[in-house]
Amino acid sequence: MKKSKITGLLLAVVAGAGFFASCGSDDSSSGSGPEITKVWARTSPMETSLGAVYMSIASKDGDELTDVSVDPSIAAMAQIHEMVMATADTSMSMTSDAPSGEMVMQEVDSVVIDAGGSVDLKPGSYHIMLLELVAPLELGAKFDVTLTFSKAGKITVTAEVRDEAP
Ligand SMILES: [Cu+2]
Repeated sequence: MKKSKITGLLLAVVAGAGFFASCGSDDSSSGSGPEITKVWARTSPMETSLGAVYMSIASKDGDELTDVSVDPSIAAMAQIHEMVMATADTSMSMTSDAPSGEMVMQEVDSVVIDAGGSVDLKPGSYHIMLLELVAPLELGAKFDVTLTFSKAGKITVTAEVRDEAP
């Protein structure tokens, strides 16, 4: 006599959320979306809660960067900033005490990329400002930054923490 007992156990497996990132980008083969390169973040000193992310954005058809975000595990908030020369006007409206002629930064609503052109987010110019960093940005670390474009929609890129531009 042969006895056999089989216990079947069926587990329902929910598909991982990681696939969501690739949803909605099926039309990327057209190649008309913004091309984002040289994405990097500056190492942040221990005493600061601010971080900066830089990149180069090129667009054949032209587009506009309208919003930026990072995971809350990286920083509480991300904003598009630019550096401008403080004038009597800007030091009145944007900063409390920057003297005329000094570079100050301010939040901007968007960055326009002209058709066939490119815009560099770089030190001393446009940058993505990370506010209330959860932890200092350490050399070699990587994290995702989600960019929202008026035409292309959301694009997620990975920033590498470096001492200088790639
Ligand atoms: Cu800034």
